[in-house]
Amino acid sequence: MEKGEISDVLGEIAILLELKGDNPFKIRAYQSGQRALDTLEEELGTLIGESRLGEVKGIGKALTEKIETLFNDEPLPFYDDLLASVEPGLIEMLEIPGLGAKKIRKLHDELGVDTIGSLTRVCESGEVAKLAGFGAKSVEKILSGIQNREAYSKRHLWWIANETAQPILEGLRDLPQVARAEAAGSLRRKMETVGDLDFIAASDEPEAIMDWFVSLPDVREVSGHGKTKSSVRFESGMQADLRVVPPDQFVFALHHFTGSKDHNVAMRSRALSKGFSLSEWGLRTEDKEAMAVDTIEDEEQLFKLLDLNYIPPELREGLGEIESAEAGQLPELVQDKDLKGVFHNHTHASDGDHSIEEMTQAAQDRGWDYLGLADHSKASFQTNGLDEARVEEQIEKMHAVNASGQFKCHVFTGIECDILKDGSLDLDDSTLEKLDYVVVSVHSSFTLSEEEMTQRFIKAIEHPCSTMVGHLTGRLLLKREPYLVNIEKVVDAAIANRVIIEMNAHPQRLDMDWRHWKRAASKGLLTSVNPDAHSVFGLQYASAGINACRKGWLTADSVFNTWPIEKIKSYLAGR
Ligand code: DGT
Ligand code: CA
Ligand code: CA
Ligand code: ZN
Repeated sequence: MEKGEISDVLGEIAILLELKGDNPFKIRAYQSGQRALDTLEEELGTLIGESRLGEVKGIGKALTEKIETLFNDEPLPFYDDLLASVEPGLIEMLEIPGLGAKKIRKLHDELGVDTIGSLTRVCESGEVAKLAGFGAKSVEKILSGIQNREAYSKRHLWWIANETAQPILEGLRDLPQVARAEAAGSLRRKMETVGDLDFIAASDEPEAIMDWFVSLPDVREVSGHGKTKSSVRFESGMQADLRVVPPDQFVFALHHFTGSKDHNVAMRSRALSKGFSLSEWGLRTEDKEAMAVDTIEDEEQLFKLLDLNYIPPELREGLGEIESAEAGQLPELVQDKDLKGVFHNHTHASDGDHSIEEMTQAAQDRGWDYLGLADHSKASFQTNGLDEARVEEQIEKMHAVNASGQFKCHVFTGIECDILKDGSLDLDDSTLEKLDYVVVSVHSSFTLSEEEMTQRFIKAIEHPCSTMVGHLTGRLLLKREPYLVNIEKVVDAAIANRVIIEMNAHPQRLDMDWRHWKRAASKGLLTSVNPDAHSVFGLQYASAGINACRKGWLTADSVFNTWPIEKIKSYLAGR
């Protein structure tokens, strides 16, 4: 296990112990162990290798053993037993915002709450509001948290849905009965979240394919098993539909089940205006008697039959793509391979898992010409954010890496500087000026009014050292709502001050939302696709950001980090 994962386990142990009402000293030991691990100054591997982990303040003997066990990927029965000994209903309740272990324990002990269902009942009956430490306002918050959770649990992050879908797609394509297979639906349109997976396969022998699909290893429940359509739910809770169609219908079915509904409606009326009738079965002449074409190879041809340029799935949201395709004005969408580097990434100076060198090597291995490193600033103390002195040390280290000639990939020196509550920046100007660039982000005081939050951003954007805004709305998909901020005003301020707004590419953020980009870019806003990587592994998230940019109609011109390094250098120097 990596350090970050081990830290998560320690935190989880503390929470589980708290849920069980265990000894407060023991709970605190795990909490401080977690903190000590997060702020280690040396490599965890080195400390373990030299048997010095126990010397770290906050890590006692019991913890040392457990950390070593996890580090070596050995089983930890203590943790497994603990997890098994806590009622699952209580663990589930932790997902409700505002309910920590202590409160859940109290609800359990005093009102016998052991599931989300029984929690809802005692909230509605008024019993919770009478408990010390709760009150009407927190009851309201709990109830809305339960509601959100239900709505959220029906969807999945695109990244995770895609990881589930790809092996199934490969399996389908490997079946001898399958001529062609694709994933359709919101997954293919690269929506930020996905309700269910939709697979389409072309074959004249559907039954064998159906049998294969419903007996996939992770299937928990078969909700439909027909001759040409089946639906399953996997252990993860994700659902999937598979439709098998005769090969000559494949393109029409793929187009139809890719959607979106709005796009399909517009396409059908486009077909009618051309004297055709379009459905998932085919394209017929309007009297529905004859097929309009004998064979069709691909969607490109389908669009062409309707006098349209090919519309990539990402744009099929019924947001003007048909009009643009008709006029030959669809944008040439940015692609993964256009990226020449990325800017917002962390190292173990703050809360990342890897060193400057490891991150640079990984960026170089991806074929990138440059890598921007931007660790947290001091106000983000929970991430071990850097103060002025540590920023200057970090700059020295980055310069040394560049000077060493060890990498072809150039390191740009940056920081993710907190925007404080009043809109001022967390670090001295004299320090900020020494950096190549500054990402400014909000990590605290999320509950300001829209007016205050908007002013806070505008003030930060007007700071001469600000280069780009990080994760503008702070949303965590399926987990935390965006904070209130007037996006249009912030976009206008960014354009006026030549500040970039990042496309935070972390699959749980994808922030600023793609729905704003078509308009913002047309006004002149630049973005930077920033994976917010906290490890070498996280760099791959850049492609999730590219997906979101494509949904926002962006071309490479609007994406800062598709620019060649010389152009980047002169842009940064000119600010
Ligand atoms: P999701 O699963 O909620 O993330 O979103 P989708 O877009 O994957 O929706 P889904 O799985 O219900 O259906 C897949 C596609 O099939 C959808 O994008 C368009 C097409 N479709 C499904 N039902 C209808 C319908 O009632 N009317 C039309 N026009 N298209 C439909
Ligand atoms: Ca779907
Ligand atoms: Ca579906
Ligand atoms: Zn951040």
